Amino acid sequence: MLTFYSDAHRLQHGKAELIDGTLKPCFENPSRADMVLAEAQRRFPNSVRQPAEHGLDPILRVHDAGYVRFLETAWARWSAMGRDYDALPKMWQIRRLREAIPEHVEGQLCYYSMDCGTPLTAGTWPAIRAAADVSLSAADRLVAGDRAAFALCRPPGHHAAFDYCGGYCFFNNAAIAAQHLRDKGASRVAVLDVDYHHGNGTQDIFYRRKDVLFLSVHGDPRTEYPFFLGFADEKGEGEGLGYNFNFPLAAGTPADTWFAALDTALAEVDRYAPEALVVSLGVDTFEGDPISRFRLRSEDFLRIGERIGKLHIPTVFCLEGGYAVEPIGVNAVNVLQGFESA
Ligand code: Q9C
Ligand code: ZN
Repeated sequence: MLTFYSDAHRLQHGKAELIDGTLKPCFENPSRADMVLAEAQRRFPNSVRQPAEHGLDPILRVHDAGYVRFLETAWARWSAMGRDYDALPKMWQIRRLREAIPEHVEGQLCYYSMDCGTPLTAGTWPAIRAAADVSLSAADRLVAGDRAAFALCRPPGHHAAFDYCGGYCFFNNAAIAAQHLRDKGASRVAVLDVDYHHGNGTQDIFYRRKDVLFLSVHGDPRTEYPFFLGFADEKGEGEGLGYNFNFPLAAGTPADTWFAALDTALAEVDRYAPEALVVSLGVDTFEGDPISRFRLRSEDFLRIGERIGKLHIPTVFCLEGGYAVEPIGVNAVNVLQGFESA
């Protein structure tokens, strides 16, 4: 399968992340994509392509126009105040505070953020535009008849909702790809999220819809980020009732239990019979991940790909999380290789 990749991911390089009260280097950094690219090139020679520019329209199909405009203008407005470090929010529009969108860029940053772990930088806008183009170009390969494509997206996307960023994510690359496949003629699309963290953003975007099925296997939000979404009783709303599936698993869950949940999710995908599948491919389920607590080994990622491949559905893989940098390439590309061997 082809891999879509843009060097512009490098422009998103946050300086610091708040861990245990102190500033540490960001886990979500450019070396992650470098490792995945090197392994994809090694295992699938001559398979890497540049994305095509798609403009803002496909992004505005899943994101709020005010939010997109904020992301486009935020760094210029922030740096105009003489600030040159990462832009991070320090408060939230929590219960009983006013819901009006603030005028000031700092207030808007708070309004449009889920957490303080998602640094907006000088290069964020071009990097997230390129990541969206990467996922759209991968989706285009399915429209052209390919069985699968890999979107080597960075920064990741699945925590980004209709109108907020969070969890290192700004544009929801997987949701943008899924909507694009709908707009290009697929009547039903499924999004399967196997990242360690619940895909709250993707769930948010498709929660009231039945034309896009969402399923997520993830760390139980009773103890894991993002804490406020991802419970098993979230089944969709209105038309979308019955088209949202969450499979929360306790931190520490071993591989066999994780695969049993994956099989349940895959049976639901099969029942839905989508014309296309988007996989939010986080590999932070790896036993050595520094911020997550599942126990998958590198060989297990081959089995993930095999099981998805057995569905025989045209599939776009969008890279999400995975913070054990040295093995991230092997783990992510193992999924692709497993898929191709199925
Ligand atoms: N600094 C993805 O895997 N952890 N995002 C918060 C506080 C946030 C993970 C730690 C984890 C987000 C795409
Ligand atoms: Zn994650």
